[in-house]
Amino acid sequence: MLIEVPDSHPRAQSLHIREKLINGFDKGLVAKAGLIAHGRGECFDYLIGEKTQSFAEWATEAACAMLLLAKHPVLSLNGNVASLCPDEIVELGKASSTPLEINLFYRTKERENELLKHMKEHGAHEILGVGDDETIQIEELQSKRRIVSKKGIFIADVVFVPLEDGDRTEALVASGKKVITVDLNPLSRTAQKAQITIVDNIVRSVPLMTEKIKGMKNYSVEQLQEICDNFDNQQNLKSALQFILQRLRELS
Ligand code: PTJ
Repeated sequence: MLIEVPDSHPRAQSLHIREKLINGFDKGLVAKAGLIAHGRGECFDYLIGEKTQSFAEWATEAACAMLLLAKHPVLSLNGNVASLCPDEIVELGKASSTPLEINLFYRTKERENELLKHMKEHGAHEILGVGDDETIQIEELQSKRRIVSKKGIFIADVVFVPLEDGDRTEALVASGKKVITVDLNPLSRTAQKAQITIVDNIVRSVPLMTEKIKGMKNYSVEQLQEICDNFDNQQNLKSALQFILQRLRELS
């Protein structure tokens, strides 16, 4: 801990989350830009009341159904996600039998190694995309995110890419993959382009996904398909924006 935050502090939860990210930065897990991305997220979290709202619940259920229906799902991690909820993402991988892949925008060998070590310390058995895992480059992408695992994103039909930049989301969608994201900003390009956008904080959404996945394990394919088919991402993003507008009206 860099500073002592008493649990009684009105912003305790938010400050604890911030500390995790700063610690991740100090350990070389989080990119400098990851700190800026977090600030943007915090602002939107404030606007949605720092709680999982009904629009996030709906998207979470659809996301879980899509993961359970997938043939080759993958959970893609960046520095922010690995720092904010490492145990929880490992838990989600286990509950949904989905492999984890590290895929970085600001990719360096040092960060790859640190993230691999960090995720192993948090209980991950296998991490794709780094270390000895065989990678390949996908043409649609210009950034270092084009380096993907042959056993992971390359063959995936469904990719979970939380806190993602817009170019990559567009490229994944263009290559025929279904994209699930978590993004507190309902207006971001990723939020708009993904098939399923969970507008919530990653620290709340990943545990909720695990809980829901466990509860949906016995659903039939038809039930899962119906949940996916009934989900409307654009309508849900509008609900998130309307919620924010309403909150601003009430507060002003
Ligand atoms: O670790 P790397 O090298 O792969 O880089 C990761 C970052 C996050 C720097 C990179 O993906 C990036 O630049 O992302 P963007 O384009 O800033 O997008 C991040 C999105 O995540 C923004 O729309 C933020 O509002 C949102 N966000 C930030 N923190 C959270 C969040 N959404 C959910 N939960 C959060 N805690």
